[in-house]
Amino acid sequence: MWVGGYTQVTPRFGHAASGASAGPTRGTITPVTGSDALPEDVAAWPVHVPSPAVVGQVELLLACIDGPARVTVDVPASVGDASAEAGHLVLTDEEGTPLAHLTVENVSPDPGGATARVAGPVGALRPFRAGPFRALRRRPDEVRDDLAGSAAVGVALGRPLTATEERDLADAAAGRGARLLVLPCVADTGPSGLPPEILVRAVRASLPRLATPAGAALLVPLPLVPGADTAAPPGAAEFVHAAGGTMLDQEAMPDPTGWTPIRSALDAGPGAVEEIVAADVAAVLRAWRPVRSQRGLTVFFTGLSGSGKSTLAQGLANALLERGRTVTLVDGDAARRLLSSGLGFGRADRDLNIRRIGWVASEVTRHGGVAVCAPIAPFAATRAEVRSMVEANGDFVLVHVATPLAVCEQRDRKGLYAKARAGVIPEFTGVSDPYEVPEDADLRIDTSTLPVDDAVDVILNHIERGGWLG
Ligand code: ADX
Repeated sequence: MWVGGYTQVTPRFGHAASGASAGPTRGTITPVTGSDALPEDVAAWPVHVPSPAVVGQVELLLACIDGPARVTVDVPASVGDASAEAGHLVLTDEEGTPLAHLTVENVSPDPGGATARVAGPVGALRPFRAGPFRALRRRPDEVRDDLAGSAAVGVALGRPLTATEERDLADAAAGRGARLLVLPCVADTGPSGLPPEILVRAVRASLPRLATPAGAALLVPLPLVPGADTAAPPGAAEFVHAAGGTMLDQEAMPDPTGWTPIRSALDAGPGAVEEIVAADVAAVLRAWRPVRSQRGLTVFFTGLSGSGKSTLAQGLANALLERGRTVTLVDGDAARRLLSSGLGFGRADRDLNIRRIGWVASEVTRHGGVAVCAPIAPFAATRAEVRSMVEANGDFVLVHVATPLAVCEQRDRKGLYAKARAGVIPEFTGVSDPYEVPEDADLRIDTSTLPVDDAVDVILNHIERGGWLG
């Protein structure tokens, strides 16, 4: 079985040290067995953390190509300069572990000057471990062996199949006298928003129904990023050909728009998705996106200091706990004592503060809990970032606590407005720093005209009507 990691047999990258540019070939790569395969100079070479798409591309190239595997990687200009000087570039994973080594042949700065394009032959330094279901990955020659001479048609998938599509695909392959080679694209989350492990689990559930008279369907995850339509991403066809199959013709591929109804059905309430996809596929999708009463949710309060965010957030958190949901409260001032301690109130620090709160909220949401956040969060763009982080994992409700500045200032519970007016505290939101009023708030609440208990009821009702309480 393919474990996915290769390096040159040539001891300690002899070709690299000698400056020769002969890249790794299929004949000269062999599984890495230990860390002693790392070249000594590796620590001195410039490093870059490539996107999951690039890592996947390198992995696929090393598995498929019968010649030097060459890649092109976009890097920051400074890394481009360092690569040109060193003649080497090390690609690492997010944790900084070296993954692959590029013998730099060419560095071309981009016209803007911010990035550069580094090209050259690539070899693995360590086994590739990223991504789920590694045990299912195969080299093309292994797939060829598995096929044992039977004809195969390949279909690359970035989303699960509807029940109709399962039948159509099996019919199309059967009509061609072939087995199906089903290739979920798992390098990264694609346009469907489905995490790779959910995609593989959903497609695996379909497999028994994709068998043809020529044989069972084969499932081989490919380290590619799915495209927006069903056209196979670059690399899929090469893989299928190397495995001895052909790609299924475009007209037999699942409809590019087929994900939209599945996605809407997941939000349409219980039972809807089961009408479109098979029950076992539906079960996998439901684990990813449960019905709203079990789905993760972030309620994000934004508003000026003293507007009443914390009081409302606490009231809401208690009400949700009483109704049986698991709640994490992330108040602005509390976050600044631990999560964001040391950060100031300049734009960059405020943004970082909100991104940290957003990250916590999106994780809570991913695990099916409710995050109630209450920072000022004065900038629309940063709030939008948080929204999209959270919505990748569940739902997001934005509450603008729109108590007028004059009222917040008059309350001045912490005495901060007085200090801000006196110039003792600089960059104070509403006084000497901007607050961008949200245009995408689900609720707008003014605590100068609505008592706190009533305001909490308004928010709770919104959440109940939305289905998040069951
Ligand atoms: S945010 O802008 O980064 O979202 P956050 O909610 O964390 O702000 O912190 C706001 C709290 O910090 C306020 O409630 C107030 O008590 C305090 N604070 C101290 N300095 C400032 C400032 N310059 N602007 C706003 N709030 C400040």
